[in-house]
Amino acid sequence: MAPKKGLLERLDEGAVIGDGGFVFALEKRGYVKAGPWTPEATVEHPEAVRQLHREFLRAGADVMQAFTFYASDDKLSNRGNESSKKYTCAAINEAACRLAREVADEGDALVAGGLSQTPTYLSGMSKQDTQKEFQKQVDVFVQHQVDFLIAEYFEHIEEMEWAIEVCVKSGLPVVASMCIGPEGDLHGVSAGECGVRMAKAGAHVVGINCHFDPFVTLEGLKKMKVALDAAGIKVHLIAQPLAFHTPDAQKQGFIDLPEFPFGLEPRICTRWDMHRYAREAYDLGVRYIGGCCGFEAYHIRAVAEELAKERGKLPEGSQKHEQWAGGLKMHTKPWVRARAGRKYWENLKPASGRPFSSSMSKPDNWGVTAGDSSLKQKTAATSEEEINELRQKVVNGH
Ligand code: CBH
Ligand code: ZN
Repeated sequence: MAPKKGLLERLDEGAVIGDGGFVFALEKRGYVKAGPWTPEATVEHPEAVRQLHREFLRAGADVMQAFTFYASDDKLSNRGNESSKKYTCAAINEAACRLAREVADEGDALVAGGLSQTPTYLSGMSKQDTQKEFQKQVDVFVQHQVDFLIAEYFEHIEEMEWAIEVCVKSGLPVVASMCIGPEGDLHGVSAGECGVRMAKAGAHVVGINCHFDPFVTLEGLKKMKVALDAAGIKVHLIAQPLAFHTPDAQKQGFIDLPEFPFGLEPRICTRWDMHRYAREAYDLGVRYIGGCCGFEAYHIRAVAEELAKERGKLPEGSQKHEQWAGGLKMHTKPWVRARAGRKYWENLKPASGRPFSSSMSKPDNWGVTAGDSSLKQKTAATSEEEINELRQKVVNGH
């Protein structure tokens, strides 16, 4: 087989489709623990991780992100998480690389090694300590010849710059993606400034993932684009938003919503929302278009279908369903057959079926950020007493 085109070449030529949310999807399937959200499933249940990669590949993803989210040693041993006692950072990352490569080579996809924010930074520890955690993961990625690196889910630009610095030394293309919205990072650095600083630190692709819905995320990206243009910086943009509507979220995004993480279902975006997202992202000039938490294969398929013309192909996963609901013409009931077609679905405002639900929630807003004692890295499990104290804080309005 001819060698695969690299990430940057692909981005110069057109849209690259990312994958969707691993920790969220695998938690629902029973392979990831909500809370720590660490990826020991790569070792414990490789078949589940492999299958999820396959679903995204079949849906049109051009990138298999190795399942290495939160897989730094400090995170694996945080707050009573037992993962590090059973498996090292190296073992989990190695298994993740192998699985991603195996599936990527079943198609024309690239493999990305992923880094994410660390408890070491949140504890207020040094640059050197924080970078040591990143380096251990990058060493595995280099050894396993991933195609590029992606530093994602950083809420502080400073830590992101430290991560980019480590990534750049590998010589691989570097994607940098923060979990911020239009309001910027948690230390008051604007979204535009974050974009510029990521690019100046050496990232080839910059943007936003997680924390906000596709449309809020694109608002943040617009700000990045304006700032990058003003600074005369040319980089590609990435969007990997949530598949949950978050119009009511504030600075810290969906983490602060009272429904996070077990009651978010009424907020799930439809595939038709994702068609709109893909189009708006593409029109804005975003070329790396994927998803984060909540994004399932059918959401990625919708992105691939919306961009089928630009990409000159449809994903395998479209064979069974004819993108704008053509299969509905074969339905037994005539009123369902009448729903076959783009117009109907594009204009539908789906009901929630929950007469007692309001459309918006009031987010928590504790204003706690890096350096605060309650965020310190701690290996001991949270005690009942500590939990009670936290509940009391809620009652007293902190
Ligand atoms: O698993 C994935 O899809 C990763 N590529 C990104 C995960 S973003 C994780 C959000 C939960 C974090 C938390 O609650 O601390
Ligand atoms: Zn996410």
